Amino acid sequence: MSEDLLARITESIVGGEPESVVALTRKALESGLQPLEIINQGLVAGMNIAGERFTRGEFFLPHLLIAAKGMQGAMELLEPELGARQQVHEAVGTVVIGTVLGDIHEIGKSLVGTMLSANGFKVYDLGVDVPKEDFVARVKETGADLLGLSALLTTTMIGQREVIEAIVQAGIRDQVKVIVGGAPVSQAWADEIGADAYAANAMDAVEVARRVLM
Ligand code: B1M
Repeated sequence: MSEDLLARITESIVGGEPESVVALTRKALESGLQPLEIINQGLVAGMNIAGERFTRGEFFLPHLLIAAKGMQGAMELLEPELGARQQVHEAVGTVVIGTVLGDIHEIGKSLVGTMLSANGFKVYDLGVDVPKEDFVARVKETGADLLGLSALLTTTMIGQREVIEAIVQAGIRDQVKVIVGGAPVSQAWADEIGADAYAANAMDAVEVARRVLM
């Protein structure tokens, strides 16, 4: 039954039916499925299939946009649940997060922000297509301990290096740990650009954030 619901969520994402995605997500929550199961085994599975079809030339941009609309609608239901199920008593750190300049992929970055927030971090989400100057200004303004940089395109990964260079130039590199992530990003890339850490997914980002602040 629950596997069937997750499969139907995946199918609705791929099939471009955002209203069904939201309705099925509500049903999945009511049937006792955990938010993270719904995200990973239902929604993200669908986004990955949409991405594969786009690579093969079977899907075009409107298909990706409607898939994203479904996932974002479902996340509106799931985000409060993620927050509500964690037991958080005090802020464990302050994070500035965003997707780098030229890149408008939002969902993964927002999921990382949500999971950090649900686990006790104070999160300032700057959104997508964020210039390096804005990252520097917000880190200074908030006194953040952590800076999270997301990039989903091989062509925008370079923006992560540019932000790190900008925080060095601004004289605040010692005050803030930098975590990088996104589908084309790797540990090797994080090492190459002088980031403090790489996180593969949203749950990993929480573990990594805790580790780098220890
Ligand atoms: Co785009 N897109 N897209 N897209 N898109 C990808 C990324 C792509 C892999 C699809 C493909 O070809 N198979 C491909 C990139 C190829 C590459 O460079 N390697 C691609 C392309 C080419 C493009 C355009 C260039 C297409 C075009 O115009 N011809 C264009 C670029 C626009 C731009 O940014 N300037 C484009 C546009 C779009 C849409 C706008 C239509 C839409 C985004 C809508 C939105 O976000 N509001 C879109 C989508 C939906 C996708 C796919 C299908 C799904 C992305 C997603 O939301 N995944 C994607 C294919 C794929 O990833 N399978 C694709 C779900 C999300 C939960 O996962 O974002 O990976 P993800 O985040 C994960 C991890 O990566 C990690 O944790 C997250 C949660 O587990 N993570 C971090 C992410 N950030 C992190 C930060 C961290 C730590 C972990 O620390 C700070």
